[in-house]
Amino acid sequence: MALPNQQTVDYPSFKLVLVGDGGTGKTTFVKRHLTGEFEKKYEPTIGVEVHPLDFFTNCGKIRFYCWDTAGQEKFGGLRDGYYIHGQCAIIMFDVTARLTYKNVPTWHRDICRVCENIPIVLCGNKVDVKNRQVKAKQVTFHRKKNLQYYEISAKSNYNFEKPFLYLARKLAGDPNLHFVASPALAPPEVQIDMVTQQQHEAELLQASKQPLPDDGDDLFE
Ligand SMILES: Nc1nc2c(ncn2[C@@H]2O[C@H](COP(=O)(O)OP(=O)(O)OP(=O)(O)O)[C@@H](O)[C@H]2O)c(=O)[nH]1
Ligand SMILES: [Mg+2]
Repeated sequence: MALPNQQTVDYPSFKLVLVGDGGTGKTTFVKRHLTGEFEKKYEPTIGVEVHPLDFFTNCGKIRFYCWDTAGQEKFGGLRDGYYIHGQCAIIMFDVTARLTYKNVPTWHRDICRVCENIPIVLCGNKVDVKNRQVKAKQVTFHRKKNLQYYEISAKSNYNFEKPFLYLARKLAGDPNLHFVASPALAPPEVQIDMVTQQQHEAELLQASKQPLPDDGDDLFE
């Protein structure tokens, strides 16, 4: 699944579609890998940018062609056109901005219209920020739709590999697949408060044992 201007590789490669509202951190996230760039000021993506990201697994190398799409409506470009032949996806929201979580069902619907039955990971980004607006236990959408959810912080590299590992396992059909080397990442920009984050992870686990609220997609009121 390479683009005309990109090298094809002789190991498995997959098209990964990365979507979510503008400003949630998609470009920052993909740029943590290898290039070592961190977007300090927000420059909205226009249309799409494709980044080839390689990972080393016990079954060999694997490449994700990450289609980093524009979240902002006015820069959307082809939109659904970018999803064609997507083999896996990440939907990103920003835990400091409720609206970005409210919009997750729309991104999910749009992807599922084009790509049937692909593995999808939901990522709540910016968990390094103290005053988060979307609490771990309020995140329930993934349970309704059978997605995997991870809390991440692109700025601190927290859980960077988790979404890729989940998708690699699904795509390989091997739940035991693991990474044998870490990709080179940009150095962390912030330190995450691990005590607080562990509490959030515990809340998530606790919430996953509770029955789902039957309130449709309206998750806060
Ligand atoms: N605190 C914090 N800020 C972040 C994090 N990730 C991204 N940001 C900031 O969020 C802003 C938006 O990041 P982008 O990566 O450009 O967002 P995007 O999702 O690509 O936006 P569009 O291209 O418009 O769809 C930037 O100012 C980043 O510095 C994070 O993990 N923590
Ligand atoms: Mg972007």
